[in-house]
Amino acid sequence: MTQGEMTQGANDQRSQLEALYAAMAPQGLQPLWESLHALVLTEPRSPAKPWRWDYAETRSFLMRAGDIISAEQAERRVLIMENPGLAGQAAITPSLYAGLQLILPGEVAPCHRHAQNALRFVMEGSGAFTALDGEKAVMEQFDLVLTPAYQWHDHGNDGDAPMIWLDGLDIPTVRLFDASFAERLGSAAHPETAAPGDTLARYGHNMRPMRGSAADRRPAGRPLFHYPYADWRPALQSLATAGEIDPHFGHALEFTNPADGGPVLSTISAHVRLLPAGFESRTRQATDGTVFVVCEGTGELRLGEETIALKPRDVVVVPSWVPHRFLAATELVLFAYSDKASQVKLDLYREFNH
Ligand code: GTQ
Repeated sequence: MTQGEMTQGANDQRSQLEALYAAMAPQGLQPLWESLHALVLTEPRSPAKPWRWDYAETRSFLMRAGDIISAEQAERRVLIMENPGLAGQAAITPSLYAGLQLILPGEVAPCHRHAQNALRFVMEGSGAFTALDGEKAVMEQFDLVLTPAYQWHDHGNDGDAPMIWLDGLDIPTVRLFDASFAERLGSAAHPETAAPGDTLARYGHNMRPMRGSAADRRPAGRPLFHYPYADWRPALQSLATAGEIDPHFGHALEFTNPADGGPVLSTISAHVRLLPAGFESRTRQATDGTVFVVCEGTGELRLGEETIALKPRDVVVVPSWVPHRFLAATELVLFAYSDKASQVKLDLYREFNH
């Protein structure tokens, strides 16, 4: 065959294929061979981008929203932290959602429940509450509060300052499975079922009320929903004092469900890290795209050529499989959440420590 005949043959094939695609597309049929390598990647290549939300900037937009719309009218007054690589998807990673919620003094966010699992991580303020099935968790800075799937929750602010927290939800995961249900209670607040702090008092000390006894009031599989900073910060400090440092994580503690030692939510895992001043972590990559909140200190996140500066209350996201390492300028304390809980269940989780 001459060069010309080969080109002619390729052109014939292309035009025949294009005709085939056009004819079969209305029947819901597409050729795998045109997209195989984009569908079955040799390794993760996330459409999500590494990104940082500067707290002061984000906060100023949120406060502006607070001047315009009430929490009650909005139902949830939240600025979605949408990953620029996932435009229009209300997602910070392909599986997870993040948003910054504001409740002003005297406001309420009405009671509802839904299939989505949520965690709240307090960014600023004091004395507002999340009520779970009618029990208030009074929230302080850097507390972690859970609202697991289908448990009633409402929020309110009895204090005298704005309260801002990060909402971490599995909204995109629930959307992937087409499994969303939601309902409103109908009244703004759930009737009180227990005094504030009751669950923490009963289940928060590595013990639990005797099963079947009158005191055993919480769901057996997931009793605890409040992990105060006043508890986790000293625990992290004790670890740092007691133990050798991990070259990849620094000093790290995962929040656990006391019922089984597993992740805090069925779809979301959460942990905290302490990196001493001057510490440079070794590079790691993992399939769980992770959202980090800087609680204390300053430093840098290095992702290949890219450097993201870290300061208190900034939120940063590291997408799946992006090699990254942390440098602590001063002692750095980080909160993190990811979909590791889901991925482990689905046998998808992989990590590589360099
Ligand atoms: O508080 O239940 O940021 O349902 C997004 C969806 C918060 C909530 C969000 C929600 C909530």
